[in-house]
Amino acid sequence: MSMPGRFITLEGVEGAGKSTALERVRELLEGTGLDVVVTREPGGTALGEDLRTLLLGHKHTGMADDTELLLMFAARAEHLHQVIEPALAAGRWVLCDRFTDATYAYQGGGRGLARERIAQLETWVQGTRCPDLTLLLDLPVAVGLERAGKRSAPDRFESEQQVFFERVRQAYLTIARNASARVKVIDAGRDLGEVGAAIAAEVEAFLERVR
Ligand code: Z5A
Repeated sequence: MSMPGRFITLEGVEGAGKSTALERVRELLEGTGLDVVVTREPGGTALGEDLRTLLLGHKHTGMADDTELLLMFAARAEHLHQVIEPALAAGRWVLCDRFTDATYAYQGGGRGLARERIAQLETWVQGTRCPDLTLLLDLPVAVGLERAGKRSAPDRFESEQQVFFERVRQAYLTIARNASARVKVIDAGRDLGEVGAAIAAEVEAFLERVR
């Protein structure tokens, strides 16, 4: 018996291990025979990836916070129209690396933009569409920055100070407290095996709920 498509997102502060987690979730879903579309934000479409380059690159380092917010939602509008909504309508599962919770965390918590302003754009661009399940990979900012620092050159967000990421983390945890049915917090400070097991438990519980 076929199930309708579902929308799952992954969130977390810098170096939380989203890339690894994303692959784990994909394997779990595909292992049960589901048709999974893996995508990311900002990005996921040709236009969205171009906007990502503008947002993450250092060409426009001093862009206004409002500009950053609007570009995030411009990329999201395109992503919803071109990828997310058609996939869900076709009964496919969408697994997305970051979505609107990241806007509340980075542009809201990090940059300090008003929650109401973000909520207006959310309603405009998404209507009632929101993820069915969100896995929030949480860990102390210093640990995440230490892990992320071992990778490539920092992008425009990664160049921020630790206090910025502390605000981002707290904003994410506030979202999780206010939407506990949807957002499951994974302690990502543990070793990869333990994090993977916690992710598997949440995904399996979700599959049980929706079947
Ligand atoms: N952004 C925004 O501001 N507003 C929005 O609305 C949206 C996004 C949608 C790009 O996101 C930026 O966009 C992001 C927020 C902003 N900026 N930042 N920062 P992104 O998701 O593409 O960028 P990212 O956060 O840098 O994600 P990432 O590069 O994919 O990082 P990650 O997935 O969390 O980390 P990782 O590569 O999986 O792991 C980091 C390292 O740690 C790596 O070497 C792993 O092998 C290692 N690792 C992972 N897990 C473990 C454990 N458990 N133990 C030990 N080591 C580990």
